[in-house]
Amino acid sequence: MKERHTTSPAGGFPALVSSLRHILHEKALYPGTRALLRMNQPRGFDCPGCAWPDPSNPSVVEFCENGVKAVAAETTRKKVDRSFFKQYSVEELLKKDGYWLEQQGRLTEPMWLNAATGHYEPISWERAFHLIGETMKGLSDPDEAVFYTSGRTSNEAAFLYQLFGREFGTNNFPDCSNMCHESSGVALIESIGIGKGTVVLEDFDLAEAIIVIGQNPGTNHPRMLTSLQRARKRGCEIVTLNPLRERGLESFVHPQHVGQTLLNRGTPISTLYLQPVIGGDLAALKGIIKGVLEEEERNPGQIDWDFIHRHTTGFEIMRDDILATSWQEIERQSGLSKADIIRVCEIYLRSGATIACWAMGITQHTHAVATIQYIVNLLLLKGNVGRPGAGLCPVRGHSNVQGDRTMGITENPSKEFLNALGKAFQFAPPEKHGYNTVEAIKAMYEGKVKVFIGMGGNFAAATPDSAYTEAALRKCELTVHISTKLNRSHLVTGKQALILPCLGRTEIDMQRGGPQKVTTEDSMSMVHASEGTNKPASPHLLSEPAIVACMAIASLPHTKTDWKALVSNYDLIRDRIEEVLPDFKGYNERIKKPGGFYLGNSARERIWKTKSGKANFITAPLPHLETGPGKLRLMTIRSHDQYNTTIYGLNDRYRGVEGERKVVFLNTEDIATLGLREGDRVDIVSGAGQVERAARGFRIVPYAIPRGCAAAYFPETNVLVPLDSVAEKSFTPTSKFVVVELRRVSS
Ligand SMILES: Nc1nc2c(c(=O)[nH]1)N[C@H]1C(S)=C(S)[C@@H](COP(=O)(O)OP(=O)(O)OC[C@H]3O[C@@H](n4cnc5c(=O)[nH]c(N)nc54)[C@H](O)[C@@H]3O)O[C@H]1N2
Ligand SMILES: Nc1nc2c(c(=O)[nH]1)N[C@H]1C(S)=C(S)[C@@H](COP(=O)(O)OP(=O)(O)OC[C@H]3O[C@@H](n4cnc5c(=O)[nH]c(N)nc54)[C@H](O)[C@@H]3O)O[C@H]1N2
Ligand SMILES: [Mo]
Repeated sequence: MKERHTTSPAGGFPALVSSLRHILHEKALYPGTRALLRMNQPRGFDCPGCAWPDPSNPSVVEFCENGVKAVAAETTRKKVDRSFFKQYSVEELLKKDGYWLEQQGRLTEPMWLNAATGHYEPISWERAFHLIGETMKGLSDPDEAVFYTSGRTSNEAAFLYQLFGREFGTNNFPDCSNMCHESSGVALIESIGIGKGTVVLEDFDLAEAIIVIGQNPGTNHPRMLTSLQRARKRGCEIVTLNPLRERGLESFVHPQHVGQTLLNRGTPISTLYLQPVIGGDLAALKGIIKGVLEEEERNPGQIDWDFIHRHTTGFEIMRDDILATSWQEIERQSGLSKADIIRVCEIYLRSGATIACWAMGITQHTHAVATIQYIVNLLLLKGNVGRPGAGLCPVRGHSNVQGDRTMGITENPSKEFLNALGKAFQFAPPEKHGYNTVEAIKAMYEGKVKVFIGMGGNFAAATPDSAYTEAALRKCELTVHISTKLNRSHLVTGKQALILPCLGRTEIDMQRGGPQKVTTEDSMSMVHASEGTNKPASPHLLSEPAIVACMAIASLPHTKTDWKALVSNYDLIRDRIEEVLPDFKGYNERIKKPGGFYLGNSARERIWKTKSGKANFITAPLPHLETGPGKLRLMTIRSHDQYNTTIYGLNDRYRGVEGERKVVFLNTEDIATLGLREGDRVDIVSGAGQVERAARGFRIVPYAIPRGCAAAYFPETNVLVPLDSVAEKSFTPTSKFVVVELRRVSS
């Protein structure tokens, strides 16, 4: 049995070919390429792909293969119009998979579900808003409404959306961040007093070591590989901790560098690639810290005592805990040998400036918050926060997920924010915490929520425990989705349902005051303008801010906000944002500068907005991760051809998978021990004993993954993720640690 693991470098010629194929496939050659030339440029639009920042002087083509796919998907000429919905009933569409739904094209006009016929029918915008307004006004409590946000929403739309919800009287703002980097925000606020990363892009050019933990940038943040490649070339050490061998972290060819591309000669990326077991990172980090402290004992003066004394608290407690944790325990739980862990220590001790990056491989675990706090602990030991070339880098997902939070999309807003909002808009914002994503699902299921509004995203498919979540959505009186493309959430409806089609980021947003731009904030707190240049996919589309304003006008009889004026010219929205958020002072002026402006980060200045006034070393015990005999730890991950629940294609080029998504990656020895063979079909079953959940008919692929671990793609595997299994403190579903069994399907 041969382990599936491709050896040619990531990127390169195949990436170029794949980009072109996606543009051609979407029949978007003209609008697609036109759009691409404006992507991530000072006077263009922000890539709707990931949140990796743009360099300050971007190349003419500042995009990656997967950004191209995102743009091709949006600029497609294919349309989902009224004849489409006449042809297919909701019941028929429910039988189609996410890939098929995505392929049908852009939504073109507002649609209302006719429950009698089971088909969506066109509805005028006026009637759609009237229906929303009447339903909202009929609720007996504002908390019966839930306002979900996905992270593509612009600052302007997000600000208006949260204002609408809060004027309505609720903090029910679950968002995709609850399933994503919530753990990072919670951990960093406790540790360093701000829930955002402390590095800027330029730090990658100064770092002497970069540690990448639980992240697959080759697929999910391809432009990050450019930074890693440059760093590696100038001698920076790159350490990867990932249970899977991910090709993008091994070597990379920049697809836009002609010489490199033609020769397909990759630059190695990682200097050290370690494969801990799934969930083993906290133990691994304790091991790295233990090794560093032991070396300090032997050779004093290697850690930054001055920084520790001046800037931190909690060091002694953490040290005592580390000393009490045996190497045996660390090796057992991390799945790494002491010798390998010591290699990381050596690199860390040699490095004068270290960056740590992480993503979903860390955040979606029960002990995610603690793990991130140990990443912080490690960096604090050598004063690696608030120093050039060093710092913390949670690599965000959606292109504006960080900005949406800054704009107040959270179920748990600060008093300071609410006070400022209430003062600026002359109302009394609700103080009670709202529902996060998991709580919202339960509240819907229990009948406490009657209206679900989704600002983008695909709630039904992205959330855990699909069967339960879908039953929950079906209990609503009204579900409303503001979307660009058809997805499963449109089909899992409340008693009444609306689809409201909106402009995408590549499109011209014409309002009374002329064409408008919006703004976004990237993973490194840079805020910049984004202006679409393409003709909208249909003349009936409204912008997200316009849709929010119309919903607000219809639902808020006593509002003092001049919603119409705000939408006529988004400068006015930005003026109001500035009134509420002092960091945005001079907003409209500052976004005129190419590249935008930096919001700043207190921890980067070594100002610690924590209760102790210092950066905190935070101590936590190792978790209990035993799974029991015959069970595996399943991580649910992304393929190269998807954007979350949006499936662009059926290949996962870097992992050698073609034309299918129902695969499960396993260690060769596990395959043999389980009495299975490569290519066998299995059902993946979780939660046996209580509620049994099954994902059926997955093909076995041998892969370089530690024993006891398995990997498969989401959203197909979301049926397996229990709703009650969430991270401590952040409530993020533990999508990277699902205890499963495999059952052979007899053929
Ligand atoms: N093209 C594309 N780009 C995207 C997205 C997309 O779907 N497609 N999604 C966007 C979004 S919203 C997000 S949040 C990001 C997601 O970006 P990533 O976090 O890179 O995405 P995942 O596929 O979830 O990959 C998680 C990685 O963590 C590893 N991993 C899993 N479990 C563990 C563990 O226990 N320990 C360690 N050390 N590693 C582990 C997996 O092997 C995998 O390499 O990407 C964003 N960008
Ligand atoms: N099992 C498992 N589950 C996961 C994860 C995992 O790793 N494993 N990852 C989690 C993570 S990190 C995240 S962020 C969530 C993602 O959850 P979501 O953000 O809810 O899901 P997406 O798939 O990104 O949403 C795609 C839809 O957004 C709409 N859309 C696209 N562009 C626009 C736009 O410009 N405006 C509007 N209004 N709509 C638009 C389209 O209709 C498209 O179908 O999923 C989470 N779920
Ligand atoms: Mo995400």
